[in-house]
Amino acid sequence: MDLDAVTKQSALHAKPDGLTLQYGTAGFRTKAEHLDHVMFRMGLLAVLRSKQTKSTIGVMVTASHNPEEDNGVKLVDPLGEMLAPSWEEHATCLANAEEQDLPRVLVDIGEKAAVNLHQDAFVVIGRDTRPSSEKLSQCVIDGVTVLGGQFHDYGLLTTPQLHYMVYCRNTSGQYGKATIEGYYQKLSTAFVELTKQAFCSGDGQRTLKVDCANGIGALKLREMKHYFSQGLSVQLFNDGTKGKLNHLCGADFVKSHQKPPQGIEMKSNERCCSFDGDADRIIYYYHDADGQFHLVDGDKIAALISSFLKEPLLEIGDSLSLGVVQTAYANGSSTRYLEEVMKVPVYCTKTGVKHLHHKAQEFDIGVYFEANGHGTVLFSKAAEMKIKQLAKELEEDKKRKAAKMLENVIDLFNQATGDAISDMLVIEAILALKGLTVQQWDALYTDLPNRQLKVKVADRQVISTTDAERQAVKPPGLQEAINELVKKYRLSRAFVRPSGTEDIVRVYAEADSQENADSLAYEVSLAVFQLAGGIGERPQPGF
Ligand code: NG1
Ligand code: ZN
Repeated sequence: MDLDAVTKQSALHAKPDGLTLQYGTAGFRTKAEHLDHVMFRMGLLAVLRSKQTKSTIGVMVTASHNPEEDNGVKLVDPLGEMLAPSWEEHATCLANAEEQDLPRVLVDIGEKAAVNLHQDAFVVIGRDTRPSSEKLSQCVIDGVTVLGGQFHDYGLLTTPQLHYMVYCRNTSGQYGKATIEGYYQKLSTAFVELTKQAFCSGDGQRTLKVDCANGIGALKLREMKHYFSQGLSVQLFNDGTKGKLNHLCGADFVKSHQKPPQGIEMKSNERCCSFDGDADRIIYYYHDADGQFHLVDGDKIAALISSFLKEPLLEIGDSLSLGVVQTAYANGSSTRYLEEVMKVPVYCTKTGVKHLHHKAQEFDIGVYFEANGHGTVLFSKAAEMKIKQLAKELEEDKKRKAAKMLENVIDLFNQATGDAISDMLVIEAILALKGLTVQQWDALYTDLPNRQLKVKVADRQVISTTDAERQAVKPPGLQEAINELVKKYRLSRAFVRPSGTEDIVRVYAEADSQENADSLAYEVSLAVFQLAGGIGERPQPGF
């Protein structure tokens, strides 16, 4: 490592004094103007990680569903997964090192992680449409270059597309071609194959309205829609030509406000969906004939997909294990439906897709979704091989068809990470094949009314949790207070946890009516405010 060159370059990307940031659930996230040094240093770190794994590493510049003024960065590991936990610590150390300590911290990481510095390094970079993203991705490139790493800058990409590129490059093209064209081809071919049967029956063309959160999803979907236009016609809204990114639109807005985004015309019973700012989340919704809004969230997506998969799995007669992974935010009704009606095992992990992804890998087929619409289905290598073999070999027509169908499902799901575009195509294929309307899908079960709130505290780390974040162990007395409040309501549940992406504590409550869920969420917020060092305005009742 040319440490003199690093020091010189780093001075051009100087760290503001006293700023400390943590590599959280989704990398680093904060106001864009504070991220110059973080980007440069993540370029450095990506080179070390690439040398250590002898693989291509990804760097994505985005702050997903957060406001346009924010930005963020995360590293993508060789198989498209999130960065390994020990490297998250290195990332935090490196980002927070004062200028004069940077060379030492860099050498330290190299030693601790046993990086062979003579190894070549290759980094691929993608960015979202934020005004700050182009300049920030240049800072990443500066970091990569000063350590002698090679790179390919893909420019504008959705987050899942960057994961896909990394995965393709590290599997010598076996997973797919590491180009945007390769991504479009792979997904749309699988979609067209999968839906062939559905459209023979004369269902005609299907239309879907998509709110693109004024983000990258609009650009990519506009390019891609011609590839699958025979089977599905998508109408884009909030395509970034007028509105602001994630402002009053997008998956996060729709899910947390439980109302439609601005900028989309919804006729009754029309199927609509929203992406988030980097197109890794998707949420469906519709207005019923009485004008009432219905949200069809990540939990219902998981329910639709797992019930769809059960049939062909049974048909091929091979005992492949199927499991669903959720977080504490999953609606209680969804968990009950999956366990009691669908009879599939359900597991709960900590928030953040890396935890869900990890757990899902324990099954032959692991369905994982966060309630906010981030998720995918993972097929183990063994399951994939088995299915592909059966699709070729099986004599009986019905069985072979089932195996073929599963084969297309494997190709259609982005195996590297949750992907709004890929999930949308899977969902549309399932609805078409099953002849289901969005109302029929929604009717699988009825969500328990729920409410999510945010509380500002001086230091959110005073809260620590256990049992997949469902119980607070600190500060003392908080869990007891929550338990007492929960007892006051029917079918109720509540928990709190420090956010990994914002400087706040999140409160979640569910109960038998919206009024009770709101009231429980408010009371729990107050308990957090009082027992965990609330700052600013006290939580207020009513929404
Ligand atoms: P935090 O801020 O840690 O709650 C949020 C989402 C996560 C995940 C990350 C990354 C909720 C309640 N939390 O994390 O599920 O998606 O952002 O984007 O939706
Ligand atoms: Zn996102």
